[in-house]
Amino acid sequence: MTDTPDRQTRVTSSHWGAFEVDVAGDRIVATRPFAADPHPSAIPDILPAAVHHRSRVARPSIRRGWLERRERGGRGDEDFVELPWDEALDIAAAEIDRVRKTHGNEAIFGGSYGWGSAGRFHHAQSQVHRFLNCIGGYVASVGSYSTGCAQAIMPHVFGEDFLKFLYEHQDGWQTIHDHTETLVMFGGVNPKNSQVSMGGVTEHETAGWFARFAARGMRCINIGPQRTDAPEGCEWIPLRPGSDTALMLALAHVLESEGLADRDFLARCTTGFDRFRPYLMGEVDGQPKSPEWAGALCGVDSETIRNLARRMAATRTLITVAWSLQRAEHGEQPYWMSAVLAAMLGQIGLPGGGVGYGYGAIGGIGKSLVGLRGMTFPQGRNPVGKVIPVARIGDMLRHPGQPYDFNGRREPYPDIRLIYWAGGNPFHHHQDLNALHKAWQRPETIIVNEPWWTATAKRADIVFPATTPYEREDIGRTNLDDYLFHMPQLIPPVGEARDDYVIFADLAERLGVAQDFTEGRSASDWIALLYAEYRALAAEQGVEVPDLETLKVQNWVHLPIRTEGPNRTLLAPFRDDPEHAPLRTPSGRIEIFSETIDGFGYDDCPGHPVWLPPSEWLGTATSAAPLHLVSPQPGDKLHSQLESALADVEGARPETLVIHPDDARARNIRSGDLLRVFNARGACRARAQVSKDSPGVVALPTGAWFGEPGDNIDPHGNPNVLTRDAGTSRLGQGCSAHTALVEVARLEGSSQLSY
Ligand SMILES: Nc1nc2c(c(=O)[nH]1)N[C@H]1C(S)=C(S)[C@@H](COP(=O)(O)OP(=O)(O)OC[C@H]3O[C@@H](n4cnc5c(=O)[nH]c(N)nc54)[C@H](O)[C@@H]3O)O[C@H]1N2
Ligand SMILES: Nc1nc2c(c(=O)[nH]1)N[C@H]1C(S)=C(S)[C@@H](COP(=O)(O)OP(=O)(O)OC[C@H]3O[C@@H](n4cnc5c(=O)[nH]c(N)nc54)[C@H](O)[C@@H]3O)O[C@H]1N2
Ligand SMILES: [Mo]
Repeated sequence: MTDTPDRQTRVTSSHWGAFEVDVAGDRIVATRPFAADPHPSAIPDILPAAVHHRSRVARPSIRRGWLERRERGGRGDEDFVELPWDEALDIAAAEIDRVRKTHGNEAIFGGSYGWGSAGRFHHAQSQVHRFLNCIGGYVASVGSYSTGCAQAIMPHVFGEDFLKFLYEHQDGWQTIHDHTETLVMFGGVNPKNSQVSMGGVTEHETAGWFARFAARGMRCINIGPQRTDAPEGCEWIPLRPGSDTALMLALAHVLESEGLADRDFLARCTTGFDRFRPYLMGEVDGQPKSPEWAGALCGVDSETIRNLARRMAATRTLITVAWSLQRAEHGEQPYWMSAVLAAMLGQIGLPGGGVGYGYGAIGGIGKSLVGLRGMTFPQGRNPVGKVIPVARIGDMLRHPGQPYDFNGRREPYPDIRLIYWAGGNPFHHHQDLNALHKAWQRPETIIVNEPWWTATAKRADIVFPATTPYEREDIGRTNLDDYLFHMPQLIPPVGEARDDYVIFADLAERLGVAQDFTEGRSASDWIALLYAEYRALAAEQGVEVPDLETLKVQNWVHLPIRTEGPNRTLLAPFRDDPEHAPLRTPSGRIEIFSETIDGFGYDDCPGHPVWLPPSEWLGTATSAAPLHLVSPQPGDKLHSQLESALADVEGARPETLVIHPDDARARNIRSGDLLRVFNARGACRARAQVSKDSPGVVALPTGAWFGEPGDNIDPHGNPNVLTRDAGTSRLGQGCSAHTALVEVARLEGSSQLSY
């Protein structure tokens, strides 16, 4: 650290890793990579501009129509009135009180989703949920946009919480390096995505590991619509989006037909192969799931499929599956089928073999670390006890009182009168934003804590300006990383921004629950308390962590918690002795057929994996919507965060759409051209980048802020004006963002836009 009186340098942590920050006076002036990071992310480059951007919310603001007439309509169309903090807090507290007294706490939705800050204490979701619990509870949500569908289906198959399975059991990169001969990656493994990780990733390792895999001669095969989903040097088998299950079934068919399936493993460690096999071989429906059958669906030729199946059987093979595959209609099927395929190969439980999920999706997967406990701000108990699957918010608002299915349950949607959101941007992340915009007009009141005037803040009634992580002190730590950070307050709050904690403490006081919410502690008291607990728990696990004062001085520490070894091979104890180390499934084994799921009676997710064609994919393309849209994560930032500063970069907006040369030529499109991307649900602008990925497929990353409601074309390029708002199935009810057909046309005119 090189500090002078007017310029200071500190390290802070974020979801995209640690970085150095230069502060001069009240301003962040520059950022630099953290020295120990072999492949630092460029995301911090835009931070100084974003933190001080004109799009920051300066003062508490209330929408005029709501303030003057309590009008619901007009969200997003109207101007805001700025008020002093005390007045705005009084109004918000009185309104929360009115709603809970008139309609009960089950009429309050506790804004469920979004990544907010990486700091442990100022975690916006924990803050809003604790506050709402203190005032009598709220309707909550379960699962995530990331992996909601997998979280529902995979426990039926492996008997373990999906995230625990991923984070605590899957093979680390070192094991894969040492043992895997063939890495088969459905949806790739993209270092662009492993730039980020929930709570931070300090050493970005993914690209480095792939260089080592190549040096060792491992064959790494990316299967999916985009060549660029895997590092340079990987092989690529192009595949139509949404058709992975067909390909996996065909690989299974080859194994079964050629006597390559591991009978002993199937008999010892699985249940239900006998119920699945007749479907696979076509005995129940007259259609063998052969390579020829699959080839016509997924666009991969039958010889490639046969050769791949044989190689997978002959070598130590790890199948990896990107999370994107289950953010699609019937996303349960490729997830379940990948487990069945791995079971037939019989390598589950062997180092570097079997199946794994989400490698590359976030940077922490593949690091095998001792899991330390603690540093969680307690959220308390929710007396309401009503939860919806997180991605069903639009349906909930549209259909109050109507029943819906979810993983064997059937319940009515609650009738929501008030939404409180902190730390997320639903008008970036939810599907079919034009439909959400309509549904969003129904509640009586919407309150949002947000640092920036995002599309969600613009559609709220009351907006409280929140600090960013750089304007307050916190601790950065996650179980997926081996560093620990004191995140110092770098600058004073921008404008009149306050910490979420202070906003909720002030509301709690007005609602008579100040003591419940704060327990008499300031933010720094809480940080000290949570840190002391964490330190004590770490000591119990034999890991020494400095005391808080020392950490503050040191700024960060590297913890000696790397582990690699037999206990990091997924399901190894189960494989060795399935009788004595059974899985927590009803049968104690891997469920190829699930009586439980079969018992739900869902035609969109029957008792074993099946091929179910999506409603929108190249197999149902029409002249009005001939192209499949995939909407991956943005490489240059985290979701919609810091977007307004990025948009100021010349030529950066609208967002870039990747299109194949054949499709571009047919529409007279060249790289750099301004485009209109559209379907029956909506339209957005984008800028063309012609690139040789898959014909018929276009890719438009998420991240742009949704435009103004008056726009009949979203100016910035948010793909969610085009996506379908439908659950993956009645079982998973995850989001199905990747199931969408669109058309693209050239647009005349100039395009530079800002927020
Ligand atoms: N089409 C399509 N859509 C998708 C996806 C897809 O693949 N395709 N992916 C989905 C997935 S997996 C995800 S995770 C979501 C991402 O969904 P989003 O919710 O859009 O994610 P973020 O942009 O990270 O939202 C975080 C918000 O919190 C704000 N914030 C940051 N710090 C603080 C704080 O301290 N306090 C408060 N109050 N606010 C803060 C930020 O400014 C930002 O607006 O998008 C989903 N949407
Ligand atoms: N830089 C950066 N990294 C991020 C994020 C970010 O915002 N920015 N967000 C993080 C979050 S919250 C999440 S959940 C993860 C998401 O991690 P993933 O879900 O793994 O990543 P995506 O980028 O959505 O999708 C990866 C690729 O899947 C391919 N794909 C789409 N549909 C199909 C299909 O049907 N079959 C096959 N085989 N492939 C398909 C697309 O070509 C796409 O590029 O990323 C995380 N990483
Ligand atoms: Mo996500």
